Amino acid sequence: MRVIVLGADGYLGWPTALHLSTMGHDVIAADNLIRRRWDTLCGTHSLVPIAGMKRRVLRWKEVSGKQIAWERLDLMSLADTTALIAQYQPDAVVHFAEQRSAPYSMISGAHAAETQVNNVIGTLNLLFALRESGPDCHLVKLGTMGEYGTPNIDIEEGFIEIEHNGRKDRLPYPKQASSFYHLSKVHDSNNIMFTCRAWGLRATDLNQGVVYGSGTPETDLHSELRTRFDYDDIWGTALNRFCAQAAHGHPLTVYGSGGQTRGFLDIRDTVRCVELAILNPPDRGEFRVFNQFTEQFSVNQLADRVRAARLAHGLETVIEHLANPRIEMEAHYYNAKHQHLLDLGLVPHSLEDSLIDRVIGMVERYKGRIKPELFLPRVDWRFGGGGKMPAPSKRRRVPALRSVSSLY
Ligand code: NAD
Ligand code: USQ
Repeated sequence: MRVIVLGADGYLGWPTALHLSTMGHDVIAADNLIRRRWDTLCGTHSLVPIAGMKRRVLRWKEVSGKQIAWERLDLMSLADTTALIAQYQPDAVVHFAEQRSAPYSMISGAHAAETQVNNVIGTLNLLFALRESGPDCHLVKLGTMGEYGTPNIDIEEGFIEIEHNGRKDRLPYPKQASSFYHLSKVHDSNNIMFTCRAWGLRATDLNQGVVYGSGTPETDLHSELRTRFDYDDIWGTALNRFCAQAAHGHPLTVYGSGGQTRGFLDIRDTVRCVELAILNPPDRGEFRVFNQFTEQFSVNQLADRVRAARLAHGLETVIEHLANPRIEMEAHYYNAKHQHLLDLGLVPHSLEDSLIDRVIGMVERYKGRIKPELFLPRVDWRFGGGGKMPAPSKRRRVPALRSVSSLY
């Protein structure tokens, strides 16, 4: 198949492009490289050094003999997005290209607006581009498990059967997102669902859980093929952060009492899930939702796993409970379904298999690059990043902003 990967310079987009290329698909990698700029603005960096996109695709050709086309594209341009779809006539478009940090979206009104404009308008442009130039193309969109929040009932895969006043219907599952970033995904889902119904587009919304891991077999092939690894307070996700903190001898930063529970998956399963979605497209007009995670853990359980894995090698790890900078439930029911991708053939990796060999190993190799000042949270959900934060965060520099007006 011919597949465009949008957001191909990112943590997940690049390994996905490599995996699809390995599996024999014709891959076009596109990105506007904004994430590298956001890193500069936030004072953050990838723990693992990463090559530029031109260098990556050259190295991939040398290592694998396979070609990935590289296109610099900003989804904020409807004309450019439409032209890209028209030029390549893809069978599928995988859309990773969004501002994906919840803390970033909570810094200020301007950061919230930047996040929602970039994500919602970018996706809207893509939908119009598909209507115009690729109405048969399968849109595989990265959503998030955080769209659902933490309801006191089982979480279904996108839809729920409801009986109300003696009548029944199958309706979109209620959404209770807990950041302006997570809300941008809810808005995307609604827009995509509507365009499937209205224009007959076909789409899969992959409501993904929190991803961990240092890469895939393809990114391991050469240092210039590695993908980014974030461990800071803005972009780093829980498990990756805990591994970096432990390697540096910093206490693991569990927010609040640590009972908050989420779905998690290994990055090697992300690339396989995307491939499975592509290989099994929905019908024209169909909008389907897969919950994309493999195991669920509380934050305390994650921290305990990291401590136990290191203890097995004689290494001590301290766990600290910080005042929670987020507004989220810390003790709650959580049981999310995730059957569809298993039915399509996903054979998941478990956290147990991955932790020591891959994640902790990679972090140890680069631990000299760790900046410990990036461990403590700078953004508080109540106050943003604007000077009202309680100590110690108030001493920290708050990320600057890309001009929002440049987006319109
Ligand atoms: P990332 O920040 O590493 O990559 C996102 C990429 O998209 C970046 O390279 C960025 O430059 C690009 N991008 C952003 N806006 C763009 C635009 N307007 N035009 C073109 N390119 C643009 O993020 P990631 O961790 O690889 O996540 C990828 C996707 O998966 C996101 O949509 C995210 O919401 C979703 N997701 C990620 C996780 C996770 O744990 N990393 C979990 C669930 C869902
Ligand atoms: N947490 C800690 N300590 C930390 C970091 C996080 O206790 O040092 C807690 C958070 O409070 C939260 C949980 O861990 O309860 C997950 O936080 P996270 O930063 O790992 O993940 P999150 O902000 O939810 O976002 C990440 C990705 C996002 C994706 C989402 C999937 O950045 O793009 O959409 O995971 S999900 O959480 O399922 O919505």
